[in-house]
Amino acid sequence: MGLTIAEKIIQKHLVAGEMIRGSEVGLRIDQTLTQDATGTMAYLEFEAMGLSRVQTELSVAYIDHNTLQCGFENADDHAYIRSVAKKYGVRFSMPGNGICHQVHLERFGIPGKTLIGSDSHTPTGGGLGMLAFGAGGLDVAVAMGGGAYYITMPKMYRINLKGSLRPFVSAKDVALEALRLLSVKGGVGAISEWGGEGVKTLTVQERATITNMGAELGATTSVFPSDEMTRKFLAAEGREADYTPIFADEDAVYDKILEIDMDTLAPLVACPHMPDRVKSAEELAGLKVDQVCIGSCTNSSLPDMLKVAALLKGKTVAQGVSLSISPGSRQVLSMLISTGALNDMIAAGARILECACGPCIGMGFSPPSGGVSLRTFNRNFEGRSGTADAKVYLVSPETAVAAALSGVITDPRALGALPEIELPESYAVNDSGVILPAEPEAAAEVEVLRGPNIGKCPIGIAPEDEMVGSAVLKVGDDITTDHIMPAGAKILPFRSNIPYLSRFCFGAVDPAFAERAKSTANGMIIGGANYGQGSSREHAALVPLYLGIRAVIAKSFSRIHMANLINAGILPLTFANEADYELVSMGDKLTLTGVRDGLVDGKMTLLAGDKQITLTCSFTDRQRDILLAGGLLPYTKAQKENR
Ligand code: MIC
Ligand code: SF4
Repeated sequence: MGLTIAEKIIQKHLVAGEMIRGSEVGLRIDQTLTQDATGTMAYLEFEAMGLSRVQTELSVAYIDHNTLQCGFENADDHAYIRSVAKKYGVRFSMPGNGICHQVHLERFGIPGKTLIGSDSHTPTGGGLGMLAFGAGGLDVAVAMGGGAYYITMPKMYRINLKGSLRPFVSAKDVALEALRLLSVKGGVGAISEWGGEGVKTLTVQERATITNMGAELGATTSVFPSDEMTRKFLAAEGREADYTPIFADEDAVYDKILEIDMDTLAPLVACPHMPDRVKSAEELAGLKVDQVCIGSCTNSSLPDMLKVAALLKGKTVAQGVSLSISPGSRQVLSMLISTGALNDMIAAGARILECACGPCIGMGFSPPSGGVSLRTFNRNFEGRSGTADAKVYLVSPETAVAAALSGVITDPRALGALPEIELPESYAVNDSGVILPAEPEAAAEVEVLRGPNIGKCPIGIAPEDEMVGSAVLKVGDDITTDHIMPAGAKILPFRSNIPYLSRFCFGAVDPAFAERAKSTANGMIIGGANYGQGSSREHAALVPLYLGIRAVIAKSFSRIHMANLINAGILPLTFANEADYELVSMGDKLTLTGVRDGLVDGKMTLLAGDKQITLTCSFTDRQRDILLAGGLLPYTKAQKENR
């Protein structure tokens, strides 16, 4: 039987389990990445493991999320990460050097390698033919220590691309079309592999836009073949030696096959507040726009930026529209300068922001009250922009420019002819923004800098056999990690200060939640379907843990969040019968019985008043042992002590 691309890479990295879809596999991880908002916790966890050096082929610590330094907090976090990286063998990408996924693609990604990152958009690396996963910080810490990364062997979906993109239709529209077809739950439990003749026409950067938004499909990851386009991209980065061709076998077996015909695609827009609420730009034409933001790890590559500059050249942004542009990396920015493209952007009225996540994570540039913001980003969850009642629409760079120039949503095909963009043969390589780690002999001398903002990581406790608690919160379907643990400029600086952060937990859903949870013994959360979708932030598990939450009982969970709950030692339980969700109300006294045996048998009983509800907990042996130990840290510690 032939193999898919993902199976070929998994086969080469398999250290535990068998490659049977649905069963657990452990993978050797070649590379890791962290960003600053999740990185401080990941390195605190790595330090807690007591190792002297990372064991991976390459680990990189990026600073890209918390770059607004409105006080000592973010600067302290940067200094901590810089020093800890230097000591333990991790490269440090300085603030301003760019967004982790863009820089990793340019400078470090290698086809056929495995990568995990403490950021849900790590699958961007799939554009280069890597098998790249978003994970919680603790999983990244374990991988840095040489431990395996465990996943349930996913189903394999194949999306065949036919034809080629027409003018003003771009890779972003392909990603939005996939979301329209499959929804934000459509990729759950699967790897999306992109294939078909149309793939050959897409550059690595275009492919990376598509694999980046595979995260919004809920997919475990997404991957493209490594082919002539990949070789060309690596050669332009001066890294041709990193090229290896990788293709799926002709007789590879897929669980689902879809086709997207690029010849018939039109410019698309995802409407508030979910990336799968997709309509055509034509349908929405005329809607007044207050701001337009171009950038993020989805659309900040050189080809995207050159296109934007060419479309803006000689024109002026409409009055009343504020246009921001954040190039994805220092490499992109310096090439925008050398080609003169930056000048075209500035002359048109754009506000050039730092090479960082910026507005995507509510770090500045929040829209006005009730405002409409068009963004080339990947997420438009309610409140994420920093303005609670703003309406965020997700679009391609072309559609973004069309709106910036006209002041209303406009089908970009109205802009006339698409200017010819010439991509350079080679990119301006300058790695001065990456600090190399100390040599192992010198590591002992490196002092780890801990400012007052650097706190401790809460640690779970082993579950009792009977847990008497209550339902401190009941929520509906599609709760995102932005609901559970919001981000934004006011809160993000406290990612390494869990007690402070806890005040904001579920803040937009129920401002009284944090206090209530803290004063309740054995708090439990009742969730709907796809609970915890979105970001990989383990804070969405660590903060509830700090507030005393012992179990989340939901209809279903998103993959990364469920792994984070297990790592934190919070029980993620599901209703055996989804309709039983209706039987529990907020404030109900709840008793979980037979917890420890139930974890082994895969079933336990929830008593809610006079109702008996059956819950399932179908964990792998490893997950069960982690939960019985009270989380991954106590589990790893116990394993070490028993050795
Ligand atoms: C995001 O896009 O939501 C983030 C911010 O990059 C997160 C990570 C985080 O919460 O720090 C992600 O996607 O994992
Ligand atoms: Fe940064 Fe936004 Fe990408 Fe997350 S989605 S890594 S916040 S640019």
